[in-house]
Amino acid sequence: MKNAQTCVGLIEEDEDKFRKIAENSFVGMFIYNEYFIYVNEAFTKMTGYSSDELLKMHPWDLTKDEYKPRIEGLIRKRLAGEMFSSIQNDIPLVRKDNQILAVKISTETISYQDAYAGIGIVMDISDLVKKNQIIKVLIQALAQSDDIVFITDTTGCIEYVNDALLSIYGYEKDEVIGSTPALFSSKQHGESFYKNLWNTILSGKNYHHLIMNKKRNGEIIYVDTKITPVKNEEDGKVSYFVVTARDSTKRVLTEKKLTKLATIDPLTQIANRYQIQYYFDDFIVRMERMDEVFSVLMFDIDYFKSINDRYGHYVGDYILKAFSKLIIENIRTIDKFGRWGGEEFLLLLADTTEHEAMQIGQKLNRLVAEKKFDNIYTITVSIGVTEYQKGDTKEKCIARADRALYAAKNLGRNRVVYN
Ligand code: GH3
Ligand code: MG
Ligand code: MG
Repeated sequence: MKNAQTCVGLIEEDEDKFRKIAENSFVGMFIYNEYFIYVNEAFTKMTGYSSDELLKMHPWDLTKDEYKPRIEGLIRKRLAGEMFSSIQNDIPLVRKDNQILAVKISTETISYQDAYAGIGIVMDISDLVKKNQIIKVLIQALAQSDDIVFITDTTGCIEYVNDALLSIYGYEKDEVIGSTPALFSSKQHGESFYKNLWNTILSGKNYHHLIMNKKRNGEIIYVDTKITPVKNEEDGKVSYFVVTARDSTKRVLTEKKLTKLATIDPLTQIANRYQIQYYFDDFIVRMERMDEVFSVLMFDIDYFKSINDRYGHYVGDYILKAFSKLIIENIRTIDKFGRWGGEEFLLLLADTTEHEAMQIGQKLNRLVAEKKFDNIYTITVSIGVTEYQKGDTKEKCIARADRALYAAKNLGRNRVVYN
């Protein structure tokens, strides 16, 4: 009401001034009664009609048929003297070339040349409307995605989560919004893991990693996670992090199972023949790089056939397991022990000379002989020892340990021999 009256004053007192403003404006401006009675240049450009053409048109001629009755109704109220301002957001304006623009129109009632009229400004908001539509579609797509999506600010505070995250992790929305991703932490990654993650994203780079998370019920979940830092258009500073992740738990567990099958001996749960050879190759690489020595011990349980014969295969199996456990418990984690086959085992001693390996072999030989398995059974073991020589192949070195073992057997078993 107040605006309308101010406007009335302006037009009546200084119509010239209004026209000057209107002619220089980038915003479309018009005055109408039944027809347009004034249009500025910006408005003619927006509509594609000349001012002569527009001055022969009703204002509602510029919109789509289904909008016409409502617009005409509003206009007739104005022309009858009702004082009101109106803002129409997102009204279709049909141009002369039939192209349709989304426009925002603000209008007021004024008195003009002794009658009521309308004055209005119009802005083309097609780009904005299109942008808003795209944003709506994007939000819908995120909400419906099977992938986990959440958005945090630069401190990690979660501002958006999609339904997939809530249903996969088992949280309610208000439990997640406002917390940080620490909520999902499985505590399985160390400090340096997170330091690297934060360094990467704070420097504006994308981050991609398999992360072990925890659901609300404590279950572990493996998520293939991508973090995208989103930068401010104005100053280029990172302002948000968009996190998308895929639940890869099934794949990871299958891979772990396969790796285990491929590398672990199912009976004794120590490295299998394939894996101990892999360790051997690794020892050779390391020794060549660091100029370190290492030693190889081949074990064979004495008269194991008679254990099976006397007590049965089941007891034989039990002894193989208990024997493996005993050795593992008495070596360092940097040493590698694996099942070579049957009741034969291979031990790799890192940073150990043949002389030291003999002492360790003797210690292990004694431990085995003294052990009462299941408080009943005793066994002895023969051990062949050799030190890896520069230029040795793995096969050559193992053959040497085997010869030492053969000698130990020939000398009466339950002993350690080097070659
Ligand atoms: P020695 O080595 O002292 O010459 O005598 P041995 O009786 O140990 O020698 P041999 O190599 O002839 O026999 C090894 C036996 O180990 C034969 C096989 O029945 C037994 N054996 C191999 N693998 C397994 C296993 O997985 N479980 C059981 N219970 N026995 C096994
Ligand atoms: Mg054997
Ligand atoms: Mg044997």
